[in-house]
Amino acid sequence: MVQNRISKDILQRAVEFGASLAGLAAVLDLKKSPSYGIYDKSPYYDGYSGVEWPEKAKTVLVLALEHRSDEPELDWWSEAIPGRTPGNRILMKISRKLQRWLKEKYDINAESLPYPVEKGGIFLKDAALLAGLGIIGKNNLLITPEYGPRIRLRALFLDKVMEPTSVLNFSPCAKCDGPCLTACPENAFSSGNYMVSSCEPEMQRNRANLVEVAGDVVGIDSSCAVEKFCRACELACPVHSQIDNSQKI
Ligand code: B12
Repeated sequence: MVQNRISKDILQRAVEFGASLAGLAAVLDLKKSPSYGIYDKSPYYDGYSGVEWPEKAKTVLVLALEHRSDEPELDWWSEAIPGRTPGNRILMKISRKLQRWLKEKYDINAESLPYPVEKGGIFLKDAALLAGLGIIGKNNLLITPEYGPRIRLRALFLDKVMEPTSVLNFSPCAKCDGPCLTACPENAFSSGNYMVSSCEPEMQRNRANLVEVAGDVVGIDSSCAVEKFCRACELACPVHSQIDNSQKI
């Protein structure tokens, strides 16, 4: 089927351009995903007034970039960094290359989506699950077979209906005793499920504790103050962990 060949070509090209993983999901499926209903009732950021889906958006191309535990700088956040984090900057660059290539090769118009849902972004974990990149683990993060949860996501809307990538049959948490659940400094999993109200104080502390770093570490000319967000529930996950290989699942 021509469609399948095109989907494969797109995913292969995303990896050639630098993505660690890529997948395709149908916008119709994403519209039905759980986060939308929940977020409508209790949005995390101010300024959310529901989602407006562009009429032309038919397919979501989801990109993942590995964020190894020994490359923490990929995740450091500052207004001075284009894309806000070095990792997101790389994902934005891959997105731009894909946009140009999709138009030239297949006449597909691709829209690179902003990170915040308030500014037209999508719920990236839901999209990535539907695009077959991973599943939602006990730590409330997308767990991929290749990198565990140690990835960051970005997405593009495509104006063409494409064959979605199959959802994964993968359940690493089933045989895991859940070190992620006890790693949290704020006990955000004490109820068994992730509680944003408990995670929040740690995030606030991270935002307040700015750390001055040399510009070359985060890919800019001069030094800047960065926010280093907690990754305890992410780094505790034994799926393809670089911390303790004896526990690898
Ligand atoms: C707002 C936000 C936050 C807020 C609020 C988080 C929250 N969960 O409410 C704060 C600042 C607290 C936060 C914390 C973190 N975040 Co955050 N965050 C976001 C953001 C911008 C939106 C997430 C959101 O509001 N979701 C809506 C709420 C209602 O849903 P949820 O709690 O996320 O869980 C939903 C899914 O799991 C889904 N789901 C569950 N089961 C199933 C099954 C199916 C079939 C489907 C389709 C979906 C699904 O439904 C759940 C709701 O019930 C996304 C980026 C984006 N645009 O998506 C990043 C994002 C989710 N965060 C990310 C990360 C890494 C973190 C942190 C580790 C901090 C850090 N170092 O960056 C912690 C981890 C907290 C945790 N364990 O969940 C990554 C996750 C990567 C991954 N591997 O999953 C994302 C995708 C950003 C990125 N750059 O890639 N985050």
